[in-house]
Amino acid sequence: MSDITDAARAILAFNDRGGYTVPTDALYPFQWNWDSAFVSMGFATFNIDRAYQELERLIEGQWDDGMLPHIVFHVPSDTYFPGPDVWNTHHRHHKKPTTSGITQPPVFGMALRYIYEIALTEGREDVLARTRLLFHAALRSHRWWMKVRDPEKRGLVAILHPWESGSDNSPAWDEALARVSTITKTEICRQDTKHVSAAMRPHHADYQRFIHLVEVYRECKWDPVKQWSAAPFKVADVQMTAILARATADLIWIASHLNLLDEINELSTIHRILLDGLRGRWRNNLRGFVSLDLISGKDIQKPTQAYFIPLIAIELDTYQHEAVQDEIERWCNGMIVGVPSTAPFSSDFESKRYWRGPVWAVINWLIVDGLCKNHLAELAAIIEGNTINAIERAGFREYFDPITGEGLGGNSFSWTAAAYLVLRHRLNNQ
Ligand code: 9WN
Repeated sequence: MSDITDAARAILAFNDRGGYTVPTDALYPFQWNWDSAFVSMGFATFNIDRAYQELERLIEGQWDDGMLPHIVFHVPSDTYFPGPDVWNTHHRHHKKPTTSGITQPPVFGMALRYIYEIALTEGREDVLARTRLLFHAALRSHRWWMKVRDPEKRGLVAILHPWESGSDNSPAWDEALARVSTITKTEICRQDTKHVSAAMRPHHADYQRFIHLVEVYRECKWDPVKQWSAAPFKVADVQMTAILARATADLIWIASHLNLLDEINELSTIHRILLDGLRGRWRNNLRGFVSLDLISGKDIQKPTQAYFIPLIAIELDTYQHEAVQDEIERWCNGMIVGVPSTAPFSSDFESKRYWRGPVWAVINWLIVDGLCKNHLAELAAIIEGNTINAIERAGFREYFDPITGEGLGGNSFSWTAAAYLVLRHRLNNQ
C-alpha cells in the first residue's frame, strides 16, 4: 500500500464522527447524502463493515415518505449555515435525527451495489441482511423520486433547489435562479466564507435565493405536492436523472442476487422510463445532454459537466461516441487537469469558483465510469490518470483549478479521498 493510499484512509478516519463521515472538518460538519454514498465506496476498498455503516447512518435520516435528505444533522454544530432551525422539518419524519428538507443525487444505490459486490468477492455472506435492509431503503427513495419529482411523467426527475443537484452555483441554474426572489425573512449568517475564500464560493445573491427557496418550501410544510405547485425553481435535471437511472440498474442487479422478483419488475419499469427520458435530452449540435427548465419550458444549454453524466446510465450510439469524445477533449484542451465543471470556452467559466469551472474528483469518477461503459477506455484512462495525479500533486482538496492544477476549497476532503481509493483500487485490479 502506498503512502498516499494510507493518507486517503487516514482522512476518512479523521472525518469519521462515529459511523458516519463529515465531508470535511468545520466547513461541512454534518452527514451529506451523496458525499456519504461516495465515501462508503472508498471505505469498501479496505473496510466492508465501515462501508455498510456509512449507508446505515444515512438512512437514519430517511423521511416517512421515502426521501433521503441532503443533510442529516446527527449532532449540533454552529460552523455551518443553514442549520436545522432554518429548515424546520421535524414533522416529516418521526424519529431523530433532524435533517434538511431537500435531497441530493441518489448515488446510494450505486454505492450499495459496489459495496455488496466487494463483500461477495470477500466471501462475506453475513452481509445479506444488511444489504436487504439498505436495498429496501433505496427502493423507497426511488419510488419517492418517481412519484414526487416526475409527477407529470416525462421520464426525467426534477430538482426544486440548486443544492439538490450537488452542483450548487453551476451556470446551468443561472437563468432559472434569476427568477427567484432575493428577499428572505431569515437572516443570512454565512459560515462558509469564514473557512474558505469568498472568491471560491457562491455569491451573496446566490445565497439569498437559496434561502428564499428554503422559506417557500418551509411554508409548504415540506409537503411535496404543495412544493411542486409553489416552486419558483423547477428543473428536470439530466445529471440527477442519469444517476437515478444508473442506481436503478444497480438495484436491479442486487434484487436479482436477492431473488426479489416483484422488485426486479418494478425497478425495470422505472429504468425503462428514465432511459427513454434521458435519450430525448441528447442534442447533436451541443454534443451532450441538456436539462429542461420546467418553468420556461426551455432547454438549458449551458455547457457543464452534466452534459456527459448520462453516459453512466446509457449506451450511446456510434455517432454519439465520437461526438462525446471530441467534446470532452475540446474541454480539456490546454488544461492541466480536466474535466472542468464548466467548459473553458464559455463566458461563464471561472477556474476557481466552485461549480463554475473547477474539477471535482467525484465528477471525474462518474465520467470515467460512463466512458468505460461506453467503450471509450482510452479517454477514461487519461482522465483517471489526471485525477490521480492532481490529487497526488495538490492533496485531498475539495476541488481543483483546471488551468493550474491548484487544490482549492476545503482541505482533507472525504470524497476526494474516496475517489482516490476507488480509482486506485480499480487500477490495481485491472
Ligand atoms: C450545500 C458537501 C456538499 C456537497 C455539494 C457541494 C457543497 C453545500 C454547500 O458541499 O454543497 O449542500 O453548503 O455548499 O456543492 O455537492 O455535497 O460536500
